[in-house]
Amino acid sequence: GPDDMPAEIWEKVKNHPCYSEEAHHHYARMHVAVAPACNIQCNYCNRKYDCSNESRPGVVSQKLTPEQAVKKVVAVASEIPQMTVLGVAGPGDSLANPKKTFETFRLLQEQAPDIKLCISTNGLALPDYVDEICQYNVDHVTITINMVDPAVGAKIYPWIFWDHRRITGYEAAKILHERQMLGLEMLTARGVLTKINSVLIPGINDQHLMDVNREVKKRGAFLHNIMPLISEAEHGTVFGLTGQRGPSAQELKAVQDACAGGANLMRHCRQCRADAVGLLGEDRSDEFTLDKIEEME
Ligand code: CLF
Ligand code: SF4
Repeated sequence: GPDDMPAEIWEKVKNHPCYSEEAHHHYARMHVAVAPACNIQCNYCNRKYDCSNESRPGVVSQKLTPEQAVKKVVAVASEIPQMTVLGVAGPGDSLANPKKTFETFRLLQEQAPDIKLCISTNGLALPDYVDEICQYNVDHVTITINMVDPAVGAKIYPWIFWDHRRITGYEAAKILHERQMLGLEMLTARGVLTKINSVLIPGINDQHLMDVNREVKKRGAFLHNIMPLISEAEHGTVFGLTGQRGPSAQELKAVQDACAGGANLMRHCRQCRADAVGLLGEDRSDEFTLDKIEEME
């Protein structure tokens, strides 16, 4: 709340539903799916949900051009006045699609300058885009960080695409780790609020997320959101087809409790879709498909 943080930080979090537990009862966010490509492979990815980088199956999000996205934002803002935040969170990586992501922000600043901008990224390209992030007044950046040890990372990420080539194994995880830490440090230095999302993968990083929590706190992360891997056997394709399970509620809580005293934890994440619309936990995206928006005009 306003009593335990500097005024300029409170200004940035008080109406952001993900960054403030109180705000999420009153303010809504929406995502626009303008970022289809990704520059890494996570073993748990299915590109239907994002920000969370998780794997719950669902309906494929409707991919939008920046112009379509801005139309949609303007239409939603007129129907849902509590809509304060626009996020680009997939279905791939926001910064693997920089032209589309930043063109969306540029157009939006012209047409709806009051809406706060937010992105979610795996961090690989982040150091290259910190200037643009600041230039477009993106106040909030989520980085998904599942490890701070490339040996753990090699079990999560089969490859990355970086410096014009595909890199695999330990080397890939090491580069990703270094880019994530550098990007986080650069954002902290520029005063951009950062949230770290970590997917809890039993047997892979459950014992390791305390280290992640410590390292991101050291580098100025504002919040740490530890989320369960959601794997539903009937939908198959999770974790390199090996049948990786998700954590139980008790396992999730145990890891969150073990991180108490470190970076502040977010506990109200609802693992949104890449095209979510509405209050957290509510999804009104079906009301705002392109054909419906055209009917509204
Ligand atoms: Fe979207 Fe993410 Fe911004 Fe929020 S979602 S890009 S920070 S505006 Fe929020 Fe959804 Fe959890 Fe993400 S509840 S999955 S944390
Ligand atoms: Fe999928 Fe996101 Fe991982 Fe890219 S960063 S592979 S979109 S989960």
